[in-house]
Amino acid sequence: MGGTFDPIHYGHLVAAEGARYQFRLDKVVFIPAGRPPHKTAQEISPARHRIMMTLLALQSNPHFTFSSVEVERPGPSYTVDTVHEMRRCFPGAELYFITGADAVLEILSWYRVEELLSLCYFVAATRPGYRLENLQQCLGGLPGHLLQRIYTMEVPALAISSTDIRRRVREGRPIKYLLPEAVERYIYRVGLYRDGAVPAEPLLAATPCRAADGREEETL
Ligand code: DND
Repeated sequence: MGGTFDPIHYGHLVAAEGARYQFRLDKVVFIPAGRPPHKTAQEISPARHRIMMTLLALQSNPHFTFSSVEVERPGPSYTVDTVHEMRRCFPGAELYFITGADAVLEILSWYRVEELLSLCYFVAATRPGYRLENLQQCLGGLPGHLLQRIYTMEVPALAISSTDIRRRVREGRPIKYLLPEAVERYIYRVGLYRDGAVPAEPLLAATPCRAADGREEETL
């Protein structure tokens, strides 16, 4: 699953877990975008913070893992390049790119889309406000055999978005229960999304520290 993850939230995690279950995936690799090609005009948080939040969010699911390929690669983070890289990392594996329905409706504008769809399947998760019945109509420009490589999947309607979470933090409104607690703590400790605030450096001790008897000693 690729994303800007600024911040990662339960909408992303529920979609990823739904796809893992429905398509019997061995694992889901979360790949924060280095420079999302569709958000060049938008200010996004430094990759190191988005990486930390993603790592914190993945902790409780043994099937979830992480790759930094996109943040390490210079230039725009085109998904087609990432999928080529994933095919090199997992030779012979069937790859599914998990995405939201809104993103898939824009797929015709993605870089080298036909090549991309020939390399992996797409799983489009429904998201409140986006109707998947339009898919065929919106993507009519795609050859039929490529259109067939896009699956749709219903996930519980979680009206959660990163944009809303950033706005809530700026306005001092709660973000609790919209995203994992460790990510919430990270946002406040580092000072992300507050107007004019310069975020602190990532806190590498962000993961819970366990005492010898297994008690959680300190968390962010
Ligand atoms: P976003 O910025 O939408 O990520 O980027 C999604 C991915 O598409 C990234 O990997 C981009 O690099 C890639 N992309 C976009 C455009 C062009 C190209 C590539 C190209 O190669 O040319 P967000 O962090 O906002 O969200 C991540 C995913 O989660 C998205 O697919 C979004 O639709 C989905 N999502 C939800 N799904 C279900 N319920 C919710 C969701 N909120 C976000 N509540």
